[in-house]
Amino acid sequence: MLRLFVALWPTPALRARLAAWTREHAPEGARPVPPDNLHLTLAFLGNLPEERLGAVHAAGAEVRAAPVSMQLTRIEHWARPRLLCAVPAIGNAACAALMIALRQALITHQLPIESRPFQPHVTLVRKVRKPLTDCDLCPALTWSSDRLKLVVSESTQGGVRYRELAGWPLDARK
Ligand code: 2AM
Repeated sequence: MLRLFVALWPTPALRARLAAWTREHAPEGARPVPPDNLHLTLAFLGNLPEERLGAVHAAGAEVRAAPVSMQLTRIEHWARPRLLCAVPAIGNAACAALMIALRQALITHQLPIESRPFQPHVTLVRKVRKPLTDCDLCPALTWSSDRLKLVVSESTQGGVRYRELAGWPLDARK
């Protein structure tokens, strides 16, 4: 089985900014996400048998959506999953359109998608136990992406590793 998700990956410059924020603010005892693992998930497919990979590739290649640009404006503490996340300003139309186009393509290929409401976020720190107050990210960080990634999550001795299986350019005119 493969644990799959489709996500946007930050540019190296944005990744460095997010990693710097995390280094400075991660509470003691919590677990910062390694910089190379920072991403924004658009669709979580969960564990799928390898035979379904062909359908996932077909779905991804069918997505017609424009590149996305959004502002990460806030840091939120999600108490139950014990995460610190960077979140975009609400109502980013391009991100919502991309998420809908992707999920529609996955559904067309009878692929499972997470039924929880979509809450775009970048997990920065896990296992945050103390209560923390949400705060603004100053200055806001711009996230621009012109590519979707299909990624498999693998458990290794050194922790979780994300391996890219495919990439699809974002271009609404395709
Ligand atoms: P998280 O960062 O909020 O944990 C790889 O695990 C990616 O898939 C992460 O972005 C993770 O979100 C997301 N993910 C893991 N389990 C999920 C689930 N059950 N529903 C939605 N997204 C999930």
